[in-house]
Amino acid sequence: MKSIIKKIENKERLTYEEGVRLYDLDLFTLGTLADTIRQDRWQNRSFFNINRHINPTNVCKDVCKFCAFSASRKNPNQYTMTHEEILQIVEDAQKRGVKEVHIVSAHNPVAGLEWYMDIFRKIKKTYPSIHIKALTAAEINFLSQEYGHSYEEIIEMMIENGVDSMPGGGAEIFDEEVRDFICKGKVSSDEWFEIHKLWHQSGHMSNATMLFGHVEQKHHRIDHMIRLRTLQDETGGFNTFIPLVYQRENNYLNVKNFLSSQEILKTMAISRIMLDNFPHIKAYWVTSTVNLALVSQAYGADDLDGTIERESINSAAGAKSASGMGLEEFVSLIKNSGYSPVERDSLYNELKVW
Ligand code: V47
Repeated sequence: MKSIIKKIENKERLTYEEGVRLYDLDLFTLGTLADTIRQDRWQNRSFFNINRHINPTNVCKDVCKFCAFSASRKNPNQYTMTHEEILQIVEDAQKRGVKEVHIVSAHNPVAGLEWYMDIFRKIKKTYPSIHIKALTAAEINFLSQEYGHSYEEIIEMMIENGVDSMPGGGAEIFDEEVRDFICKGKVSSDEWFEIHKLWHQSGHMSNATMLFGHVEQKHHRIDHMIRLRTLQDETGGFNTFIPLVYQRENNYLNVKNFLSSQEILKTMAISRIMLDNFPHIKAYWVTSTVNLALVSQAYGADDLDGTIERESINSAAGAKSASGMGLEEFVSLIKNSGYSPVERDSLYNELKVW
């Protein structure tokens, strides 16, 4: 173990085997190692943005066992927003100072490709300064299959219609066996990577998530990180890594053992250590709880996402995020936890130190 610690202190890259062994370290040591990396890069700054999540439809042709958002036997309330409704949300959000809309939907086979694409054009035309972060690789794969377009063509449409960056959703766990068990039929791991690579090659940035704390084991998480690290070496197109803590309600996974806070913090710290080429690690307060996200700042995380305003995917599965968080509260929580709140734009340009 000493040689692994030495490697981290010397800023040397860890192998898969060494990554798996990190979980045997105690939390304090891991935290100290991850915090040193975080402090080197970002000192006491904690980034956030003023954003609005919009989830325009929950009608989905796929059945992911962990998902409580898509309309199903457990969630019979189907909805699909009209473009007018979505534009009204953006209009109201912009008045409140929102600078990014994060638009993610289910895989709705009746809405039509135009329904997906036109809304981006309408938002960009009416609110050109709003950053549109939209369409996960899972949605792009769905649109490609459903409407017979290549990934390149869908990406071209996204760019033409005003999408600025891609969110990191749909990554779940890349290990094929686990993936088959939790979300068979959805975008494969190879396809997820192909789509992000093409997006990066088009000159745009994206994020990457990892859904953990369900049926996966620790080594699957390390494998997940290493696959991301490999593409990042090639393209440099990822901004941030977001470990999403599995939420347990209203879904079909039937998980009995849940993660301890220790394990969540260890995973946060290990992400910071393993992903040496990722600029940012995001503690997504929606799935970790706000308190643990604040503690995560001392375990490698330098980003806390944002005010969000409304969130339907994780809150459907039990997260306390349905109505986001007020800006004043967000800022004061970061300050009171000993960090300097830095409002950023979606590409991590610093806008204001609060
Ligand atoms: O891909 C679904 C996850 C993701 C559950 O890019 C669940 O900045 C926990 O990707 N428990 C969508 N998670 C959210 C997402 C995201 C969130 C915040 C920021 C960014 C970003 C991206 O939510 C899905 C899936 O992995 N999810 N169900 C659940 N029960």
